[in-house]
Amino acid sequence: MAYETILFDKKDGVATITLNRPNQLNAFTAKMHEELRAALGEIAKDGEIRAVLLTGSGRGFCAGQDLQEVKPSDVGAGRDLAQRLDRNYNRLIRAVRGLEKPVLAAVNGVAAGAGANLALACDIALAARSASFIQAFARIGLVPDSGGSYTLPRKIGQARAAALFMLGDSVSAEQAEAWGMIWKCVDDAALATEAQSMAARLAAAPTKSLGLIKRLLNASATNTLDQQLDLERDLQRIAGGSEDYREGVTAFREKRKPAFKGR
Ligand code: T3D
Repeated sequence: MAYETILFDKKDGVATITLNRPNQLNAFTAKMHEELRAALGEIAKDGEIRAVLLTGSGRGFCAGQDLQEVKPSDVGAGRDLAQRLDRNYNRLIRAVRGLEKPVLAAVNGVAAGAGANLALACDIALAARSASFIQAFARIGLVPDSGGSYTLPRKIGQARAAALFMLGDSVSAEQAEAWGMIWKCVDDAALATEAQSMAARLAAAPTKSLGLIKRLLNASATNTLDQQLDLERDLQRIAGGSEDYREGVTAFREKRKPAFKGR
């Protein structure tokens, strides 16, 4: 499929999605959502793809909803924002969290509104030192969406999340790392290389096990310890039946590096 608002590339087990509306800091449009759904659907079905790298072109990662596309006057004229969230943002976040393959965000610049929360929904986020994160919603009279009210307090705690949501202050990549909002912040010039090498590492990992780890993490936010112990048992049964588990143990015994196939 030819895309207009994203770039989509598959190589050596890694699918790279680049949000590609640089003049609007890669703000989301309905078209971009449609294309992201198509790309993520293709990734889910393609057994050759074992890791996803998500980044932005130009100086921004993603500035959230394109505010030129939706005008406040549209609301109330049959264009309820709730419908837009159901159609676009909620499907996007569910697709990222439900994909049983690792999704790595390389946040190359400002990430605002739903753009920030998309990065937070990824399994691992790296950010360029000059990048920043802005919960921009209250600046324009909205509430956080795209799962931000779920992910952010869990990552950085209620006190910090409440202040960021209500004040809409910008958080630097260094601060984001210090608070545990992201995995790591790296020098701007090193971001692409670090992200590609981490994506390659993830693509060579036991994909099934990583997918099941993601399922455990998704559930751990709301499960009790008893429920989580049961889930670990059930998922360990599945992991234990995988070819990659056999390869991991065999490689350990033979004192060599495992060659995982993702099965
Ligand atoms: O409607 C629904 O579906 C509900 C869902 C909502 C989800 C949301 O994401 S709500 C939050 C929407 N996003 C924002 O409120 C952020 C708006 N942008 C900004 O506040 C600033 O642009 C930034 C802080 C992100 C970056 O500031 P700065 O100074 O680095 O850049 P800039 O000059 O503001 O922007 C550069 C260009 O990008 C500029 O265009 P121009 O003037 O050069 O032609 C600007 O208009 C454009 N741009 C930036 N953000 C958006 C955008 N264009 C459309 N929509 C944007 N969100």
